[in-house]
Amino acid sequence: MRTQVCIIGGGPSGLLLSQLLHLSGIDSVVVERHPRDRVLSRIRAGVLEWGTVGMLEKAGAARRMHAEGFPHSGILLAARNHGFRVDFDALIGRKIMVYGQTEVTRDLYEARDASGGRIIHEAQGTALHDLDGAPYVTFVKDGTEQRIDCDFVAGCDGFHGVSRASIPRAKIRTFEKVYPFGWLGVLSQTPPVSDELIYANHARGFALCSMRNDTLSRYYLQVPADDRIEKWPDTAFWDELRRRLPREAAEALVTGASVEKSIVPLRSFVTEPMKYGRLFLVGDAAHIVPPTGAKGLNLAVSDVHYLHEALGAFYGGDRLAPERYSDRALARVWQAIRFSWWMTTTLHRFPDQDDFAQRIQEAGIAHLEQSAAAQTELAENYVGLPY
Ligand code: FAS
Ligand code: PHB
Repeated sequence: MRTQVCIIGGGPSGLLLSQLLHLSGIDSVVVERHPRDRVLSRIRAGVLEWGTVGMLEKAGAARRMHAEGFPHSGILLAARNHGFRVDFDALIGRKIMVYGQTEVTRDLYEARDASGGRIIHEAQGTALHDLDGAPYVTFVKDGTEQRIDCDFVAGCDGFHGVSRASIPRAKIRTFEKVYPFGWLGVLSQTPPVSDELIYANHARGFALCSMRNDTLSRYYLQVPADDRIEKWPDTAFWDELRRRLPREAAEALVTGASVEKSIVPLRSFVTEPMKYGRLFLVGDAAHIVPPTGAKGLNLAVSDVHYLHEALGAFYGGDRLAPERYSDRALARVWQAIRFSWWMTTTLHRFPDQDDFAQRIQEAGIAHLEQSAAAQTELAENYVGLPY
């Protein structure tokens, strides 16, 4: 089989890239390790930057998002039992869209199906070859080894994928910060406690209230890095969430049975450069952010924007355009890495944090409440910096 771009990974970045390339007349094939229903069973991000909304519109995959998603013009921050609102719309005239990554992925699959996109599921043993020459990809499907010859490979296969691992160690530099805690996430068939997201700093640890729709809520608690799900029956989760929220929210909280419960580790990770020969790294294959800034999915989308532009220019005759991808993508990646680090260090209780450090965090959050300039910086980063 031959294609122009072989895309490893059928998550949001791989599907979005494939759809945008198709609309630009560039052929691609997506090679995905898991069955489609497994990919669509993942519960992950919930907040889309307005730039991501625009990219989904450009891809022709935004109809259901606009019908079922929720534009939000602000978020709530809380500390010391007091909450206040940061009004993005008033400060910078832009919003965010609350719409789950699972739905984004579903919409992208539908768009690829409608465009006759080639997506190979349950591909095992994917391997990348001759990345600095004439690249090709091999994998086993239904017991048969297959080969795809291509001009370029897009590594959209996430943090644990094969793409980054296919680059000689000496050719990349990685930066990593592992945070000493994780997030326990719960999805519950209950009405959200608030119309907008609540990010709460508390001496016992961070809490986040989010949602998917009017009857489906998403909550997170900071937990020790080595914590286990078994320690958190639903009643223990709801009791702890109440302790960390401002009284008004705690009293309004509607609890119910969890329909999904998971613990994720928090880390910041960046690979430089995001290119090796004819291989490009995209999304989580290149970088990871703690979910505190709601940047993971949105960064994957901006990488796709830069790679789509680079490949479109290449096939339009600009043979050097692919060389500009990594620097352009990394400039925005590091801004999101910094913001996600700042949100995480401002809102979480670190194990070695003394009461002085807790008061410093609280003073910083109090300054946010009083300063339009401080809120504007938060709004610009949270809503998403321009591409
Ligand atoms: P993905 O990991 O989504 O997709 C990679 C795809 O490649 C997968 O389908 C995988 O099966 C496939 N693949 C892997 N190896 C392969 C191989 N060898 N061959 C073929 N296919 C292969 N972000 C937020 O903004 N907010 C959140 O709350 C949030 N929560 C998260 C919770 C969890 C548990 C995780 C893991 C991530 C979370 N993220 C969150 C980040 C997440 O949303 C990612 O940023 C987003 O999925 C990135 O999309 P992709 O780069 O497409 O990678
Ligand atoms: C979510 O709704 O899953 C969500 C929202 C905001 C975040 C992280 C996760 O910062």
